[in-house]
Amino acid sequence: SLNLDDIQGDILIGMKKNQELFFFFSITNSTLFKQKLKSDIKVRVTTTTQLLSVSSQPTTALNVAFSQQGLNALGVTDDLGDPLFTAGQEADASVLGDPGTTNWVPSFVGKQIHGVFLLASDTTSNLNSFLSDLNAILQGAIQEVYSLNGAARPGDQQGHEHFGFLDGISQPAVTGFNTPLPGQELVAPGVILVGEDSDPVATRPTWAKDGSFLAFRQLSQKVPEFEKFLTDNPIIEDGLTPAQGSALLGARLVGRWKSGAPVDLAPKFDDPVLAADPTRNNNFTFAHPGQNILNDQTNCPFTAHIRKTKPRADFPTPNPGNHIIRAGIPYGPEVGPAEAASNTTVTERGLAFVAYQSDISNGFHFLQHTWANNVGFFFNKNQTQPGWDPLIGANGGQPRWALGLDQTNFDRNITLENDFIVSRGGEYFFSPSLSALSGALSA
Ligand code: N7H
Repeated sequence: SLNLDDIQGDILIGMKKNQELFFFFSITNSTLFKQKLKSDIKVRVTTTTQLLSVSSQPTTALNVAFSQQGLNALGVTDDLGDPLFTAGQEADASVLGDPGTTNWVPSFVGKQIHGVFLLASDTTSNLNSFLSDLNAILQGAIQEVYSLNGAARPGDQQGHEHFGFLDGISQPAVTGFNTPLPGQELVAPGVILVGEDSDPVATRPTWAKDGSFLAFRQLSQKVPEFEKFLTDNPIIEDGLTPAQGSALLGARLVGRWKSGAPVDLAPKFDDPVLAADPTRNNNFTFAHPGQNILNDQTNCPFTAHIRKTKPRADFPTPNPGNHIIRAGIPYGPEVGPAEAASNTTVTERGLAFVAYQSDISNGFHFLQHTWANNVGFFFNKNQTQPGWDPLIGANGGQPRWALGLDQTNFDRNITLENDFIVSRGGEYFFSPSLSALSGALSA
């Protein structure tokens, strides 16, 4: 069984607070940093066990993760066995579909970041006072490089990302940690945690066990532009008003309605009751009796975001390896009236995207590069090129297209002239076990 006291809390369960601060730092005094990591920081890091019940949750939860540059700064020379981590995300930018680093936040360029503190709480004042405690403890051993404030959206949009879709519905369950709900996939712990059963990499330093790689991406979302696209391109179908046709197009891009109801089970109209039922809202496979999964996109397009990133019955046998646990949170303000009226983003907003996996090339990188950005995927369908993941698929900033979005004509090609999601870059980190924080990393 897993040692939940030794695994940082954000990995398997998520800190799930309304406010989260990503504080990216460089280490300026490694001797002092290591000393404080061992004596004061480790005891403040929130474990999985602590997050399991409300009574044991701290007011402010803390997790910490390091880049390869950070391990270098700490004098840790072991090879963690993940070349993408070692090279850093900047080296991966073009392969991920970003137009180089032109749109990147400058702080993510040039390997300046050694680590990230993830602080989560109900209020920003809690976060600020926790951060000043941390800074006092560290006595100048680190320097802020950049920070990003995430926050749950207000009112009835709580839990929804900025396009309005409910997020955090489907995650893999992990053997030895949680029992799958209907439709939820159970994965071996080594798919998420290094050194556990089914970790694809055989040789790892012992101290890396029960850590996980954290892929961070600041993904800006062009919300007014997305809404305008939906308004301009309603799916025209008997019985649908233009507004319903626009909502249907949005749902087919994602694979779920804004409520969270999957289009595979609610193909024409939203079903909020289905959305709210955790025993049903993930219980689908994209296969239906009397439908041919190789050519029928009545219920869900092949390119829908949740289908491209989590194929179900599209694979004849279950896919054991390509899974992530997502722990992101929205950032940036709500759309203001001037932005809505002009259909143009003025102030940046988006998703502070966090994905955990034991191997970045099987996890985040694979989902983005080999599935979302690959017009030929799925490979075995009647259409040899179904197209891009219309949401996250990235073509170096160039236009993209997708088939299958129009329920009345699967071969209709819809071109997406502009990206609705623009990467602002990020970094690859390793989120170590607590024992590693006071062991190898502070030795
Ligand atoms: Fe995605 N969105 O709002 O449209 N995502 N995603 N994602 N995503 C999911 O099922 C979204 C991104 C996955 O198991 C939902 O929990 C946005 C990246 C995976 O059925 C919604 C952004 C990658 C799943 C969104 C974004 C993924 C998933 C449905 C960026 C990986 C689970 C809610 C701004 C490379 C699929 C849910 C499953 C679900 C949205 C990014 C992957 C609504 C806005 C970069 C694996």
